[in-house]
Amino acid sequence: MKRVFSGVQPTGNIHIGNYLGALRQFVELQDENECIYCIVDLHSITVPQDPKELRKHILDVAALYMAIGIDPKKSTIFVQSDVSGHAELSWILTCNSYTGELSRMTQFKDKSKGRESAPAGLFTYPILMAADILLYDTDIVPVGNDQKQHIELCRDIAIRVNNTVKKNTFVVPDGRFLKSGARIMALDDPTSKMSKSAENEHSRISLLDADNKIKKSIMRATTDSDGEIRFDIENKPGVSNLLSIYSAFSGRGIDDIVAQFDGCGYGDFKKELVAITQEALAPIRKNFDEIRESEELIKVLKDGAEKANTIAEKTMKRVKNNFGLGY
Ligand code: AQP
Repeated sequence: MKRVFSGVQPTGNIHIGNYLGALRQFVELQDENECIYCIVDLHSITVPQDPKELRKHILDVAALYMAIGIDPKKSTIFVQSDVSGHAELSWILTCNSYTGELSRMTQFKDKSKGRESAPAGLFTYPILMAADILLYDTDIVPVGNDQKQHIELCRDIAIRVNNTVKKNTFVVPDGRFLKSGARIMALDDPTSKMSKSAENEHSRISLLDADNKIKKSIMRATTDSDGEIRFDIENKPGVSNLLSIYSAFSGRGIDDIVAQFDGCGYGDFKKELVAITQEALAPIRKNFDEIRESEELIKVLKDGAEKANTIAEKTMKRVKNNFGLGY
């Protein structure tokens, strides 16, 4: 059995970009692999968080994991800060990373915007992500396309340590990226990715959005003025993004969808997209309401942290031993 690890930041409600790019894979993988899914709260504090809101979001993300079909009997679900190995390994990896390679991370450049006051955590974030993955001897990391660069860095660090300290210190993981839905763009600006923390709530559709919010956000999504429904990311990024969402939710190929809407206006196409999105999200919302209120949720997180700790402690013992740390 291969081991799978991935995580989501509790920075707000999970949106369809997170779902179609990463979380759908979480569910798919759990039948044939040993899966570990984390709520990466330490990552979320790289930008300021309100403590009360953060605690709420942690539980929301945990409930959403289960609502989309992650089964705690098959997969381990836990909160990152409940396992101290993440922060501990992160320091060891920091000492084996280069400032040059971290400066090249596009997410850091986007989020820090060149400010001197950008939190240092934004800069070292990819190292914590590498620690998350390597702590569990992970083989496969299901993520969206935006994480490709971070996965490459994680592999580089693992190989570097294996070459300098001891060959088998780390398992070198592979990223897993989907063909459709791997990068969903913002509805109001199809040149930037859909994001939890963007100011405009109509830039995204969250998994818990009510039907009328879904309708509003899709109907006002940015398109273009030539009126033709076809896939052309460069010249028609808005329509192409909506086609990608349609394809990912319906499981149908883009060509097939384009043929169906040949000669139709954007309004007709958007109305159909509203319907299939509402249909896909309704059961998730219903499951979420039941799970979020149940006592089972806390038990799942406690049991998950225990299981994760058992694996993490074993890895840390090996890593410390290979580095000559402790006595
Ligand atoms: N727009 C996207 N399209 C496809 N996949 C995406 N992912 C994120 N945005 C898209 C994937 O979702 C997983 C969880 O992401 P995250 O919570 O770790 O943080 P993020 O990538 O920084 O996502 P957000 O939504 O943009 O959060 P904020 O606004 O807080 O920065 C990852 O696998 C990611 O690839």
